[in-house]
Amino acid sequence: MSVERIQTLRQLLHRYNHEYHVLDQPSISDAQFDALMQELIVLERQHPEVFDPTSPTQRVGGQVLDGFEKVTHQVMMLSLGNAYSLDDLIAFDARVRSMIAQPVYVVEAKIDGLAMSLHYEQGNLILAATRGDGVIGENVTENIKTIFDVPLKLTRNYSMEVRGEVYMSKQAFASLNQQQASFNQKLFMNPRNAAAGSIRQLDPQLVAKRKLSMYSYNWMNAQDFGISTHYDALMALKELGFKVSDYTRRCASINEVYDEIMKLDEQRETLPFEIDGVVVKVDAFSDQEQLGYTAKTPRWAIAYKFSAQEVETTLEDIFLTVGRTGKITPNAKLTPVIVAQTNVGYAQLHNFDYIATKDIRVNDKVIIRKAGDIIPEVVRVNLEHRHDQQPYVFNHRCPVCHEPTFSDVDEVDEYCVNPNCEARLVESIIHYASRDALNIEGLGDKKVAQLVEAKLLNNVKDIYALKHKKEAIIVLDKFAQKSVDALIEAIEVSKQLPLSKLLYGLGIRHVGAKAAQTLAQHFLNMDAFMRASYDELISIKEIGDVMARSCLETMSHVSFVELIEALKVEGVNMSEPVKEVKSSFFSEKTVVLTGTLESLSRTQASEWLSEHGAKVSGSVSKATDIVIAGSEAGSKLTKAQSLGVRIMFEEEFKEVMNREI
Ligand code: 3BD
Repeated sequence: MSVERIQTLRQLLHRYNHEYHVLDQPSISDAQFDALMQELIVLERQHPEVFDPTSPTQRVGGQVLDGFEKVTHQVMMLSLGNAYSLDDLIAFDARVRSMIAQPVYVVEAKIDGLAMSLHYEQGNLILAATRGDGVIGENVTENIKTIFDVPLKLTRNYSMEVRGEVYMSKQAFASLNQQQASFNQKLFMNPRNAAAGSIRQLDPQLVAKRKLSMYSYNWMNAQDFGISTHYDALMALKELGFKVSDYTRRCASINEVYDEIMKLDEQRETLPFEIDGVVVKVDAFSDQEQLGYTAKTPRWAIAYKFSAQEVETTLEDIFLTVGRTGKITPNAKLTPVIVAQTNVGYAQLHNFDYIATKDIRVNDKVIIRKAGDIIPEVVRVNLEHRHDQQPYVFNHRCPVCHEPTFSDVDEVDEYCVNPNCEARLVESIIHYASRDALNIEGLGDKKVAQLVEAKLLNNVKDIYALKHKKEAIIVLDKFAQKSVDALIEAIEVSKQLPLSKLLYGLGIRHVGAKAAQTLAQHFLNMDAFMRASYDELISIKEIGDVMARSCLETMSHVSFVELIEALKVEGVNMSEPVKEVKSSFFSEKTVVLTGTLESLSRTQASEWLSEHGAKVSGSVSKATDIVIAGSEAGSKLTKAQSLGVRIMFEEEFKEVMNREI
């Protein structure tokens, strides 16, 4: 009897939640709701045998977590290409029309929040994952359950994946910051930061207090349920219990799309949540499939970004900063103003040409805006307020070490080239220890600055002498015995990393993580790299003139050679393991992967193929030998068929893989 009552209460409370939070049409009073909830809580406590993680009682926030599990997305979470003008939209439309005769578009508000993937099994929410880098995200299910817009149970027992945007309303954001202020806590920059910060909280009860919301905008497997357009999918999502934005319109032409965008731009300030633009999508799934994807973005959708708000203020001063590479950047100190909801006191001036071209002078009245709504920049000077301000003059000296600066003939940027300059030092060490370099946990920006300040680090090689200076470190603020031990351990472990990480960590100008790998795989050890000639460098695929000259320039500095020798003495690994390429059926063949494979991820398949001698390529052409097609393979498969390229389906691919093991 009471078990039956539990089921009834759960159903009722799910419905009332939905009416209240999603439909904004409550049919019972708050007091009545609370009474039912209390009754359910008591009954569930008496009947732990019918525990259900999707019960309405489970929204309040459960256990505090140690961290978030990583989740590999079954289908990569894509990015969106951007449009900033009607011209950009017309170009997008033209590309679409080159493949689709009469596209129908859907325009929807682009919520400024963070993307989330929700998984349902038999109608029950089983997983919520952040976007992460698009391939791997984090399991934040417990936090997402606290969001009332997210149905824990669907109105049908479907198994499906839905993606959407988690956000904080302007109102929730304002009251959160008010509360932060009253507790003397740090304020959040904007609703998106507040939402992202909240989702990363390990205590779901705290998340529950943050009043997050979510709009759903993409039903991944709608086609499995007989739905054939994006718009219909959105309407069906509503029926299933999801909150879908009302600012969604179907349009028959790009002009109509633009009209809708202008309408939305006008309403922007009055909306209860922040939007940073609109997303335009091709409506029919069959058309989407035809258009296909580039490496990271669908060709059937584009984000139109609203132009940034412009504000006038006084430029009080121009000051210089020095980056890791020694690059000197001029910045503007401004009389603080609010731009797009955040307080702005500084703006970037990019380089000295920029200051000269725009004739920006100290004490000018300037118009500023946030580029892509993040980094403020000076758009122009208001010359009506120009009186006796003097043109800015750069003295060609580093602002930190005061040594003369250097600039390449054909480059606008100025560099400090003094390897012992303290400004470069902090940045160089932070970069050296960063995740994609030597990955020394515990050696982040603040710690490095502290250690440099205390003169415990005067050079990158000093990292390896820290183990002899434990006493001196522990007395510093923010360093405890335990964290010092962990740091020393992390430093020792990092010595084993391959040459590619070290090459990247050394911060050679123009050499990013990918190029460092290419170089390491070519030279295999540091000595060979240090002996490289210009001709050898540019003979390497993917290494061009700029990179080659930068490598040689760096290696010509005595301080660099000395650093490498010192690192060798410390026992830092200087070699790259040879990537063994097995000979196989795929050797020397150019292979293209398309569609979703059941038994392994695209990355895994691609790595396996590379290790077995295949050249994995992104697009199908006459040079393609084999196309491996998973389910929902789109235009690449069609193209392969038309070119007569050999097609291998997953079944056969697996057979060949098994044979090769
Ligand atoms: C929104 C991708 C596609 C399904 C890929 C077309 C880029 C964040 O309201 N549709 C929306 C919104 C975002 C979207 C798609 N529709 N992708 C969409 C979106 N109404 N915000 N996004 N995203 C989501 C992203 N996030 C972080 C880093 C890079 N890209």
